[in-house]
Amino acid sequence: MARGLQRAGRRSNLALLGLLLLAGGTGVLGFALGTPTAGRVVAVAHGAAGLGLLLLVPWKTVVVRRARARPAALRAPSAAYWLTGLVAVCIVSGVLHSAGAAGTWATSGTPVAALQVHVGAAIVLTVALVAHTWGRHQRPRTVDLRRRTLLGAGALAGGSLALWGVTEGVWRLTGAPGARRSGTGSYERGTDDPAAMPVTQWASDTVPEDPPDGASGEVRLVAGGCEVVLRARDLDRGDEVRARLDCTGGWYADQQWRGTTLQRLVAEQLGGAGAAAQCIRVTSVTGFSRRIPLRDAGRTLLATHAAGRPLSPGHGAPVRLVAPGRRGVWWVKWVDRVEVLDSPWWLQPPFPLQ
Ligand SMILES: Nc1nc2c(c(=O)[nH]1)N[C@H]1C(S)=C(S)[C@@H](COP(=O)(O)O)O[C@H]1N2
Ligand SMILES: [Mo]
Repeated sequence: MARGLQRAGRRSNLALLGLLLLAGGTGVLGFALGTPTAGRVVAVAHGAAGLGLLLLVPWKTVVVRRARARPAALRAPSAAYWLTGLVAVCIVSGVLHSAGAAGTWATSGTPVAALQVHVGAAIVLTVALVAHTWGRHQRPRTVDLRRRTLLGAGALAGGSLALWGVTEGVWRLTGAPGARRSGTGSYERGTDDPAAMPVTQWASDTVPEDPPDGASGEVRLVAGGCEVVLRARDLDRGDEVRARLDCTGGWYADQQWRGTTLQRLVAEQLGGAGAAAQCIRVTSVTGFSRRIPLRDAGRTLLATHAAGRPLSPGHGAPVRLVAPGRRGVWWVKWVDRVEVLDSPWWLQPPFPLQ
């Protein structure tokens, strides 16, 4: 009896950790994916993993109760409350975002959206969880592969997906804004109306105090020993692309962007100088930068206009990057330097640090 209980406790702990790792992993991955199609699969797994945690509540309660029966010296009484609280904040804010709370709050100008609470709590939870599970190593045992365990895992996966399906069904039936969110989980804001599109920065970056002025702004193009200084206004070469700016903050907008493709720029200005190139690093006056693989140069734009109008200072005037199929965090604003490099594009942090 006692052994059976112990095994059940161990299994629910592992299931709990598994769901938390899956939720965290898909959360980070979802932020890295740019297209609704790729995003959807990950978003479903993310939602199901998060909601699946609720299915484990009855079991984990038993485990915690039992831990309470141990001598006081062996207990960590507050840890359970903290972790439960953080998980609860993550789940509630995640459900609120998926229902559409972000849509309403964001348009009313509230600075804190459900998604920001969600990400903030998840970061704190990750740190707290590492501290909590440290020293509670559970070595994989053969028992974990027994039929019953696998059946349990299957049931948990099925139940989690069903729970996710129920929430989606509710948004649809009630006409909640959540029914209209994109595959990445973002809400539409400001399509074909750049002025209605939010101005967002990744982390600590800010709109430059003295935004480079539209007429005199300069962009330095560098390859090998070769350097060309271009005026921003000369970058309006009529190359157009319709692309979706999809911010990890939970909104997206489709716009008609205009400027010069990176490919045209490199070919015209540098000729053969870019022959050994592997990627193009695009840097902002603020220092914020991203490396774009060379194979994307044909559809990546240095844009000066959106919806036929010059970019506003908040949206990156005079020149910003437009990287179709990539999340907003790649769309460097206030570009002042473009470098053709012969090192790989992935030689950079997966997300910017500023
Ligand atoms: N220089 C710079 N460019 C940046 C950022 C930033 O913080 N600094 N944030 C990126 C992020 S996260 C997004 S979603 C878009 C937002 O573009 P917008 O403000 O024009 O809507 O800009 C991107 N370009
Ligand atoms: Mo963003």
